[in-house]
Amino acid sequence: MRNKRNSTIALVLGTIACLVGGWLLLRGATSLTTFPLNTLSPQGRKADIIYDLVVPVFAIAGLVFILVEVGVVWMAYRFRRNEEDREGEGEPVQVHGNTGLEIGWTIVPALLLAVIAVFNANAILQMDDVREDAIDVTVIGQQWWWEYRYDTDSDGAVDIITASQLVMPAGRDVKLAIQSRDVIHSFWIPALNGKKDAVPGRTHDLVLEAAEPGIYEGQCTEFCGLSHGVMRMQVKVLDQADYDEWVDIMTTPPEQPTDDAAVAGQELFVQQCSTCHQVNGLEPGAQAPYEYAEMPNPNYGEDVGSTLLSQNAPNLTHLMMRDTFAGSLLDLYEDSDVNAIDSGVGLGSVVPEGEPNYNNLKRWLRNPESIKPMDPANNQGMPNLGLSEAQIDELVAYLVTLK
Ligand code: HEC
Ligand SMILES: [Cu+2]
Repeated sequence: MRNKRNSTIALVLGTIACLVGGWLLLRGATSLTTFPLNTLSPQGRKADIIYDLVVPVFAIAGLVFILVEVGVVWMAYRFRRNEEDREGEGEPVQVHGNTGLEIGWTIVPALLLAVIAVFNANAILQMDDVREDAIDVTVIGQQWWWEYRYDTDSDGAVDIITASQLVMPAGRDVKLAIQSRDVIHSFWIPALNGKKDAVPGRTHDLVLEAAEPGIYEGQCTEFCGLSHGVMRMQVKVLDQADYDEWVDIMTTPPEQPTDDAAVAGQELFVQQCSTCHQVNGLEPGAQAPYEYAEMPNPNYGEDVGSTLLSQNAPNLTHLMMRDTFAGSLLDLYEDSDVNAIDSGVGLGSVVPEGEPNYNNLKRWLRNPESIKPMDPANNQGMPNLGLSEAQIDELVAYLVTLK
């Protein structure tokens, strides 16, 4: 019958399309530069554990897939209606039940799954293992950016607060304590580990380690509102000496501005911005720190002196030490090769190099909501403050001194 032949052809073509499509997908997906959010190019010991589990399991699954598909195609061909049937001689011989086969295809998959389970359990145990010299970082998901808090001397108090870009030394474990300030987010740096949800009121641990310096991209992977799709993050990995230098810079307040525009900008900042943003080391009393007890989520702000934190906005003390801002959506420097949008892995320097990206900073201050969908009326994101161009120039002159 024509119908039978057509469906056999469709089956064969469909199988070929699946195989070719899958192969193309895998081929493309192994490059980190073209696809920065790529789990198939592991760059650290935790990502290696996942990769070493995924590849053999995928190979077994692929083999099973091919065997089943070949079987289906063969049966469709072998048992199709033949010439006599067409003359109305009745249906083909009806077969039903084959005890041997049925036991076989129950036992073989069960055995396969049992073997995979052993490797799986082993991998899960390895994921939790943390080296002694690990660095502790608290990660707080917010609508729509990530905050990182470092306790560099392990005395229980926070020494560094930064945003969007997590900085860590190569070859060292970093133990993240992941929290959320508002809704559920999910922290994911595909090249370094699997994803972990940030759930309000809870703390989830995740260990990251990167073998080599570089910039590794990430993306929030739990729908968290308006700007979820552009809630990005980066991990900037430096070698140990560079990391130590970074810690030194981050724990020293930036120098006070000297040129007139920047001084005026600082004054404006205190009036217009410091109700939400903190810059450590500004004159005491100049700002109104948000009291820790008023934080909506009791987890948020634990062990943090109120001097380090104002409202739910990024701490800007060392703004210019990041390569990107606004949840890694925008470049902070011209000609930066670490743009989250159009390039993959770059090599970061301790202090980002190049001219500050004045254009991006000004665009942001002119009207942040036009760049990143936000809802400041409901305390989500930064409002349009209706600044004049002159004010914007002064503010930016100040912001670029924050190194
Ligand atoms: C009502 C609170 C609020 C006020 C007032 C405010 N901001 Fe913001 N600002 C935010 C929030 C929230 C974000 C994070 C937005 C995001 O990325 O989703 C932000 C982000 C920023 C960023 C990017 C920081 C980073 O690391 O990503 C800069 C720079 C900035 N604001 C500058 C200013 C300046 C300058 C002023 C004063 C003119 C100001 N802000 C006033 C809430 C505020
Ligand atoms: Cu999110």
